[in-house]
Amino acid sequence: MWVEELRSARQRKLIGKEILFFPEVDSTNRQAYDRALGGAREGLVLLAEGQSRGKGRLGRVWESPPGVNLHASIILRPPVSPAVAPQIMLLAGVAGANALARASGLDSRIKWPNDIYIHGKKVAGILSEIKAEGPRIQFIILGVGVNVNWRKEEIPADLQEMATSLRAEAGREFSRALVAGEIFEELEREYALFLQEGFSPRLREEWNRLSWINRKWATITMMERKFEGQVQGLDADGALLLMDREGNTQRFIAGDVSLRI
Ligand code: BT5
Repeated sequence: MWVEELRSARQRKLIGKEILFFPEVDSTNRQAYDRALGGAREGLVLLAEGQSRGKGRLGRVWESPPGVNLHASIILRPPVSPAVAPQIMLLAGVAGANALARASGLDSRIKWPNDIYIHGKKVAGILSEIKAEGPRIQFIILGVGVNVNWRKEEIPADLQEMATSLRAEAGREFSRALVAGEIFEELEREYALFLQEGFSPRLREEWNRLSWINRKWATITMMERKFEGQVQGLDADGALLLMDREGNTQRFIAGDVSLRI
């Protein structure tokens, strides 16, 4: 089974050293959160063949049929302040985009803050949930959903325009063990560097290189307010910069972005 292949590839690593596998679960993020509250160790991964209540951000739904895609949640316990949680989100995007590029050979880009796009469509989403008490993060759950072997014609009508899969773009099937292995490996590498260096110039440049939205005109929605401008990329702290027509620049650490065609 593919999970066994993945387990043996990860046995000497941090992320995925222990993998809990569920044929079906409500949401790997919900399960991971409960286990993290119960003391589960850093690096624990929860994987499910199918989710009945897959979660997106802000109460949205993650739709994905059983058996073809990847649904994974990873528990991290970075010894840092909650203020840097958005930077960990950014490193997860870099790791995810690089991992999907390595696994598929396809040009994989980040759409701020948490989507991975191939050829202009969403192939993966990342949902991070954080528990913090006082000055320290207790844990972060990184939930990763990747459309791996979803057939183009089986993507539901409401997602056809904006969603894709590795298979739909490459015209071949992929090993989920391999795709997950690349994601965990890239994440482990970026995470180790982050713990040493923080949000480094290298990470910022890497994010900007992978960004699908830099220099494009976009609308950013944050707490029901809309801001329009040209995306200037990340600043030294990891905030996204948007310059409006008057040349004023605003910084965003959270929100949603849509592009103006
Ligand atoms: C995300 O939210 O993109 C984060 C998705 C995280 C899913 C993983 S699966 C494993 C783990 N366990 C969970 O329960 N969740 C995580 P957001 O940016 O809010 O995007 C959600 C939106 O993307 C939806 O409102 C749809 O428009 C669209 N969408 C839903 N399912 C999709 C899919 N399979 N592929 C592409 N887009 C999708």
